[in-house]
Amino acid sequence: MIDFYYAPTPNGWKVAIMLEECGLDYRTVLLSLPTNGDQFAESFLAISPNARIPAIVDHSTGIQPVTVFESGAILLYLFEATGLFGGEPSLRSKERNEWLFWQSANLGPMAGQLSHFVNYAPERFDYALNRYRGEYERCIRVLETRLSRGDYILGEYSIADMMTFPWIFIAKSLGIDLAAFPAVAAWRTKIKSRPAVRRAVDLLKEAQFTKTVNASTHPHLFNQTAQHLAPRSTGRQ
Ligand SMILES: N[C@@H](CCC(=O)N[C@@H](CS)C(=O)NCC(=O)O)C(=O)O
Repeated sequence: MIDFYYAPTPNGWKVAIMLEECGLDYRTVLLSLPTNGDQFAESFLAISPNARIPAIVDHSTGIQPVTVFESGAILLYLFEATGLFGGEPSLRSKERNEWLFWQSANLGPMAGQLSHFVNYAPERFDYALNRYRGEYERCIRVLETRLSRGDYILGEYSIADMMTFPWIFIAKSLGIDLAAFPAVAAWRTKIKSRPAVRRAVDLLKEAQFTKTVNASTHPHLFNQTAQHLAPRSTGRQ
């Protein structure tokens, strides 16, 4: 059994997709990030020291429970545990790593910051909006170039697609029209129609943050500092 620390967000969906695709036995632990600050609870920081979902605890190894944080590390762990969805068998593992790191260091952070300035910022900041929209579009162009060589990032459907899909799935809500990126648009449609992906993006959908997100309704998403990680400083213990 795997405990899956989750909230219905793009980063949470990446791991939900893999768990659903592999048919693994898992128990979802919903964290209330914006209102309770569950991410800062001492018990959760012991699993995920960066105070972010997703994270897992694997109780099925027969030895000590194994904790894993960071979506890319979790997807690699599950691929190594199952042998499933690693990409075309002939590819070198460095390619798998390149695309997982690319998502973690580029597409995810840029889309995440764009989402903050589109959905949460208390006022409109044109400089930040232009900066992150430009970077997000630049990343989509990188993906477009890759996908114009084949149907999936690693030749066949893999953890690299699962890692990347959620931040493209929400492109429209970030103000980006994928019409200019036909290979990405076709790939998005194909992945979205997979039954496991549909189950994953619907997982605890009712707990999604509402549209009106601000520092008083969702205090734990704003103005985070090092203080938030001080032992027992905040969050539900
Ligand atoms: N690089 C991390 C990003 C994780 C992340 O940013 N998770 C968000 C939800 S989408 C979170 O836990 N936010 C809590 C907060 O901002 O306090 C990963 O890929 O796992």
